[in-house]
Amino acid sequence: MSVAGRIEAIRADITTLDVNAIVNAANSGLIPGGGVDGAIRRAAGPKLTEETSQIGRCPTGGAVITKGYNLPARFVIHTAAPVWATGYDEAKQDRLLASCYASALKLADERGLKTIAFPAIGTGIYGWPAERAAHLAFGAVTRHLTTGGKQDKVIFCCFSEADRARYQALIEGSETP
Ligand code: AR6
Repeated sequence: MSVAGRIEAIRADITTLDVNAIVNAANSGLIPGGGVDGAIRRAAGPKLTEETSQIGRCPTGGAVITKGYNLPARFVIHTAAPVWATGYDEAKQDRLLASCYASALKLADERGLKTIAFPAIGTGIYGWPAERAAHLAFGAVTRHLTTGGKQDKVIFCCFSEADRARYQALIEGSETP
């Protein structure tokens, strides 16, 4: 199915979004952190961290799911990016970051979740160059949606206007005939 109209870029605080699932940029130990992870845990309330403690781990490039508790979103899908390291097997790092998006979307399909919002995974504390990360994110989402992915709406929820514009350009570029 086509991706037209199914991908959107907005500038917002992801914790405010009323979607089936928001994605958390977590770490592989699911240890409470800062950035978007801290914001999601604060808004969801302590039960979310109880649940991630029970789950225990999320492999880098993988994804796990919890309830959203006090969030408007019903579920939180937690994924862990690799930490960006210039010059160190960049192809492998690229595959793992793309896999964060693919794994989260696969889990969303398994749970029948039709609307999902992603932050710019890896581009904060984990140091990914924003342009590189956006291309990988957009490529992975597009691949999923064109190969049977069930989402009506995938939102790139950006914290900065520069990020929103970057994703918007990718969306518009893909729509050009
Ligand atoms: N809504 C949307 N995007 C946000 C929000 C928000 N409320 N807050 C921050 N961002 P980061 P990472 C953006 O550092 O690089 C944590 O400690 C932010 O501007 O949250 O994958 C975890 O526990 C940036 O563009 O995630 C891990 O240990 C993007 O979210 C580690 O950080 C991701 O930045 C993960 O680092």
